[in-house]
Amino acid sequence: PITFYRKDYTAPNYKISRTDLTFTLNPSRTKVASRLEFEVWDHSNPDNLPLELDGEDLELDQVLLNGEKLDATCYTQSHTGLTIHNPGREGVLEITVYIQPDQNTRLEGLYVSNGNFFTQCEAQGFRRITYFSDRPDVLSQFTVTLIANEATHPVSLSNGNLIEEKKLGEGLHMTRWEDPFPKPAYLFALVAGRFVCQEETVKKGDGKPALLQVWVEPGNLDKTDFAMQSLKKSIDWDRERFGLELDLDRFMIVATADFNMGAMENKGLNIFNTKFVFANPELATDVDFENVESVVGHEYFHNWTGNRVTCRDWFQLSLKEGLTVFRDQEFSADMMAEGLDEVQADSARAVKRIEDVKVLRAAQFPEDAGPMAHPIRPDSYQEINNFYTVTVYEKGAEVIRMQHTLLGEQLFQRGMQIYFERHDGQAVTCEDFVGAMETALQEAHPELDLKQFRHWYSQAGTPEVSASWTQTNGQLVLTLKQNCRPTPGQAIKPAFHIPVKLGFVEKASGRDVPLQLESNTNALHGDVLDFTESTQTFVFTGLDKPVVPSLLRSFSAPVILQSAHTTDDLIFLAGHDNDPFNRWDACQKIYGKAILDIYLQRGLTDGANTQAAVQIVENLLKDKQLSDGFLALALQLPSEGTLLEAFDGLVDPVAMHFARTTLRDLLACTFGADFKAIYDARNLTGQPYSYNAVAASQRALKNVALAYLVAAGADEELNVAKAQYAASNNMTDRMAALSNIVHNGPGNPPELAEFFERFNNEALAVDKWFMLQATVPASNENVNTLQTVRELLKHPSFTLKNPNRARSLLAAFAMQNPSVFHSHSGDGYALWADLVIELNTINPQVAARMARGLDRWTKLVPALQEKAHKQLERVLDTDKLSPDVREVIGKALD
Ligand code: BAL
Ligand code: ZN
Repeated sequence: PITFYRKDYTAPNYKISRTDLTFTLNPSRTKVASRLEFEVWDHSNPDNLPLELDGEDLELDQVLLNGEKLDATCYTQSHTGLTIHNPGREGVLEITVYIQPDQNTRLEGLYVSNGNFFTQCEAQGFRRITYFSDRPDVLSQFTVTLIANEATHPVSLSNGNLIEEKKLGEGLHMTRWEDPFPKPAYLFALVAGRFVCQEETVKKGDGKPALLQVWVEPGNLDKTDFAMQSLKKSIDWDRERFGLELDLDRFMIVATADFNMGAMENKGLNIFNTKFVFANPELATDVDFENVESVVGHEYFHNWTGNRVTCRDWFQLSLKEGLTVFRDQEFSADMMAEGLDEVQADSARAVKRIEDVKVLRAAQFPEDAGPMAHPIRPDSYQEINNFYTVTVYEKGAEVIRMQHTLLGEQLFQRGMQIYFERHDGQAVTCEDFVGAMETALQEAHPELDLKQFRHWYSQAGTPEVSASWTQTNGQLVLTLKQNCRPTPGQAIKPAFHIPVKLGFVEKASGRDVPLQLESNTNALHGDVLDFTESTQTFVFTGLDKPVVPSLLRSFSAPVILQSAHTTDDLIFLAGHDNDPFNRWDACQKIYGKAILDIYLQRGLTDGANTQAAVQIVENLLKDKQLSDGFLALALQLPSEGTLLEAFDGLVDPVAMHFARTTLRDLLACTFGADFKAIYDARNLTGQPYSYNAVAASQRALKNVALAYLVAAGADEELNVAKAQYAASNNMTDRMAALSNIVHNGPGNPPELAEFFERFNNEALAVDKWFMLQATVPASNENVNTLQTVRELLKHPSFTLKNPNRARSLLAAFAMQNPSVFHSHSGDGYALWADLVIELNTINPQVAARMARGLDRWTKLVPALQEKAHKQLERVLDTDKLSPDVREVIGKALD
């Protein structure tokens, strides 16, 4: 395999200042004619540098240079591109190629979905459309002409403004689009087919109108209201919070059922997976609504952070993704807090923060500890598609968040302003972003810098921070130590600059006491401590009464904190910490300790930590001040993935599942009456559904209570779920009920058949139906989930060609169902390997995602390791293994 290195970056030989593309669209043979105006990148370049264009799976028809047809001696064609020898210092190149969109099952480049044309060009899909300098630092102004059959493809769209539209005769029609902004090829898009749209005209900040459109296939318009509302909210929010205005006259969203990613931020023409556009109460859960709002926001926010300022090379991906995830997280938090009083708003923002940290711990921490660990700005890759990771995205967002924490909102916004002043219209690096933030910081504090902070960009791995303290004579001496375990290629790492947000909670009053450092006072900024050495001691004064330190408030850095808190301290913080995140985290720590005890003691539940967990839940249930959203999260146990990762040793995921189930059942039995009371108080059967943060929190808490009820009970409680299923008027309650029935009850309940019958024309609901069955855990003795998955693979509605459907079975059982996937027989691994191998030939990008299922195989107990190893080897030995899958499996076996 070829490895690409960040250090090898060189500027291209030529710019392509203008690009004119003409597509004659035909599903089996599309003609793509391009006209490229090029000139040397740098006028000091020597003459006669080759013009190197990328291209894959293209049928070359002809090449013209300055109007003259080139014979084959003037260029070199290979399976990765076309090199023009001696193109001159500037000129016009015209290339005609043919492609086969209906054969494109990879869904990269131009492809056909349900008869309609779509594109996906990030990261390197454009080279599958025509020969081009397909790298993000080549920005070009595009004009696009689309010629299509008027009957079958009446709507044709591309980036920018529609400048011409006409019939051509012979049943063809033409549209011409001009994008006023230069852009790299990865932001190119076209869509053509049968579509309908919801549209609205809004006023931009300067009073000028902008046309907003959400395009879907006919029959789906009733699912677009929420996406349109989300788009309008996103536009307003970016103006109000970041001072960033919509720069286009027309902004379109188009939904497709066949899409590798969640969505794509093509300039002015966002293409979305239907999963992140379609939302109505009948079909979307509250979580789906939340995701639609967040992804619509995310893609819109890219218009500035990604499109106006883009990446110099793909190693800089986190420049746009980390920053844009940070922005979408803040957007969602602001939306959740909208209209609430200060206390409720704090709680709502904390709920969002907890949700984000849960994802980080469950998915990113394992990645950072496994064979694919990489810094948020990777140094190398074999296949860039494999680096659209939770590290680049979510840890990337944490790195931006830490800068926000260190600078504060005002200076951070000043940094953003400097970033755009310096780099608007450019393709830049992560260093350019940090440089802008550092300038903003130094405008206010010339003595500070972000020098050491930059290690977060270059070092992989999750730092482990241990904290201990003693309080005597009015002083509290806090000692912090940090360590980051080796990751591939990085054995030893210098200390990180870790912002530790903290407070001291007085035991007697539950109030925070003022923070006062005795020496080294410039290490404290407000309530944020700069922790910069491998071991560092801080002496706080003025602490006459006993306090409990609350550390890493709001999860101020993506680290694993091992604190010297006693069980009593944690129970105290769970009830009294003034930081809601840390209240939740104290609950999680206790639950985690209790589950690990049960795991290690093979099911015994009489330990002190188990009693503490019971105490925590009792306290939570008594506390009438807690919001429903917070309580719903605080009552839930850590996920199996988080528990497996937190255990320092080789693990048996099946045993861990049973340990977690044991604690869940114990809590369910102990507090059955309380859960029933919570359930009854929030069971608003028959009331109209509306999606809003408060109503969604009520449903979330009700459904957490339902899960405990069903866990504790026998038929009577299962009947509560069955009654909820029968009465529900929305997908949230329907899915919660059905998942309890399917995951806990007898196999093949009638509700499962009813669900399929009701929704079999709604692909996203059918995905849910598959997913539910693939996630039945090992603790349900009525069901053999692996057998079910094998049967479902033959179901007429199943196909590996649709990424959502493939994920609904394969990702569900291999990544969301540890107790079945890691079954001691090894059959889970064998089935996983079969499917990765099959998917490899259809869609390498999706196959490589699924191949990540055994990333952490070396953390398994020896008997499982042996079985996992065998299947990894089997995948690696497969004929025609794609570079995508090869990189993932190769690194796992390294
Ligand atoms: N740029 C790929 C999809 C996304 O992150 O928005
Ligand atoms: Zn993004």
